[in-house]
Amino acid sequence: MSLNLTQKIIKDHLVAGEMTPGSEIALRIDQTLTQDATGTMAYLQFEAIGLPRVRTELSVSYVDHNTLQMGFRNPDDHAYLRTVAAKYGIIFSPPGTGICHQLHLENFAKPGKTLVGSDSHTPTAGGVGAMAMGAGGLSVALAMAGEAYVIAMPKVVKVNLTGRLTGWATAKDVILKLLGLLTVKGGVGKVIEYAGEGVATLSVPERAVITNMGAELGATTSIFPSDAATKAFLTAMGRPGDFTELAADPDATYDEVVEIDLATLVPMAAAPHMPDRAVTIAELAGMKVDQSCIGSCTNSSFADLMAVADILSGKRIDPATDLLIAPGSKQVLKMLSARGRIDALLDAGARLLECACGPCIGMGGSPVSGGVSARTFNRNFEGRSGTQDAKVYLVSPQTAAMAALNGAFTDPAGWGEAPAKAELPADAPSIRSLFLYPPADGADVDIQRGPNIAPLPPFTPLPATIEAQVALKVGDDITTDHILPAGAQITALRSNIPAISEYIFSRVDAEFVPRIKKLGKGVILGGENYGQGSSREHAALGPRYLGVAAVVAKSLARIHRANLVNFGILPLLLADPADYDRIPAGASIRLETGAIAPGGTTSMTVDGLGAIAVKNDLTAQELEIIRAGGLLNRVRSARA
Ligand code: MIC
Ligand code: SF4
Repeated sequence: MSLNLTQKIIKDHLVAGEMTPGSEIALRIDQTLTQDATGTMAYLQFEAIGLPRVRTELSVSYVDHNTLQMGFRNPDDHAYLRTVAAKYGIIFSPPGTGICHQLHLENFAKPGKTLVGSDSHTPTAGGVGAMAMGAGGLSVALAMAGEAYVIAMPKVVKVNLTGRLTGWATAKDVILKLLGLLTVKGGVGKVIEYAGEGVATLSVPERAVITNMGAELGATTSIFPSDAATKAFLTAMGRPGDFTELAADPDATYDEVVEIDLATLVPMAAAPHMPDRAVTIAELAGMKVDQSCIGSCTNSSFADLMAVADILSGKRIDPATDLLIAPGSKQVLKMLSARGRIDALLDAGARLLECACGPCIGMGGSPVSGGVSARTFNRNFEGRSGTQDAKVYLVSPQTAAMAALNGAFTDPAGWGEAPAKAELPADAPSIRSLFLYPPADGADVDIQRGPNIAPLPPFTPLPATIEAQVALKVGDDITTDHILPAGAQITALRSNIPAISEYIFSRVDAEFVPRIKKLGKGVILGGENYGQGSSREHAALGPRYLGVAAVVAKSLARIHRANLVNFGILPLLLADPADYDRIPAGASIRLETGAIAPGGTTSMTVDGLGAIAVKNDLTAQELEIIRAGGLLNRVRSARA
């Protein structure tokens, strides 16, 4: 039977399950990655599982999110991560080396391998043909323990690329266009597989821009075939041996097909405050831009920054516009420096930041009050920049550089000749000596645990009856940034659940935490696509710690749904979405949990309304996990 690329990799790694869309499958995981903001929890959970060493082919721990080190918290986290990595056989990437996804692409990602990472942009590695998925920290901990990763067998969408990019159109504009077509919920339960003659015209770093931001579609992952461009990239990275050719069978079938003619694309932006609000830059012409930020795991490659340097060379940015640039890795920085291109950036007035996530996760670089920021990042959720009333437009590096020069968005028709695409040098300098490799035996390594590393709180099994109030009612497309905001102050508390729980929903309803603390327990009522965005499991752990027993929504985002299951919160769906309007905040709910069957419909009693039908898409195993009070309880009792 002929298979598409996604099916081939799944078949190769299938441990259990049927490959029919929607049914549960378990996959063998070859590689894992973590970053600091989710990594401390992942490793605390790995420790709780009690194995002496990771069981993957390769596991890497990156420090890139919170590198500000204001006070003891970040350095405590970093020291914990460094020592825990040495003990359990994990490669450690010290702060400042680069952004996890950029570094993984350059140094470790391999065609045909499975990768699970505790960050939603893990699909970046799909740029070299890896099947790379974002997950909560606990799921990554289990993958490190050698457990199979359980997902719903995805549908596969073929994005058929034809033609080639022209003028100022870039890979970023491909994904912005697709987001406009499919929306932030359009990829849920699906893998986005790229095919067609247009694929060969895109380099691996360009492909990685597209797979990276596929996360914003809500997709399980995105993937490109592995071909001559992949070989050239891996060779430039000093890893020709990691290449294998991979493609869909010629007569492979797909669940859906989307056509994109690259030749028709123009510079685009995602307007505030959602990545799918696609507009053309021409439509924005005349809008003042107060800040441009270039970098993040989406757009911080050598080719991206070479294009920026070309645009800025010999010019000065607008005096009223702030331009911040964070290269994706020290390798990128070294290559720019070797070509004398750093001068072009500095002399134009740009501010060069550390090779880290930086402003993308609100670690500094916040825009001015009410300001417009043109960012090459992947998320423009309200307030994520650190300035609540800022308006963030997601754009390509070329567009961000032009906006900084002009102090405004202008019509690309007047930009003149676009800079040529920089080819990766065949002799790209390796920075792999900067990683810390674990000793063959970590038994003697002492883990450094500063006061910021708090033990995991224990969770009790699911009660037979949930009697609680709707402690919060929220609308559609609630992101994990709404549930648990990012930024330096809050992210510094990621290793301390009691402390970070104080910030749950703080930007949505400042009264939520005092209210649920008083109630002792509660239920959240959500709209469509509840929990989209980041993989941060703290957005489930925090609510669980505060007493949230169930989330009842119209629909749920994949990673957050899995995190709810992992921590024993019931993810329920309204059988009739119209009931959402009928249930008020504060309503008292009673639900007999014993009556819940996998994939079944049951009813909850809502005061004043009577019985309201709720369904679930849980498997028998997921329901058992929830009944046990979470996955860690379940794994511990299975291993006892
Ligand atoms: C993000 O881009 O939102 C983050 C910060 O990288 C998150 C992970 C986190 O919250 O630590 C993600 O994308 O998963
Ligand atoms: Fe870091 Fe931003 Fe990428 Fe998240 S999206 S991994 S915060 S650069």
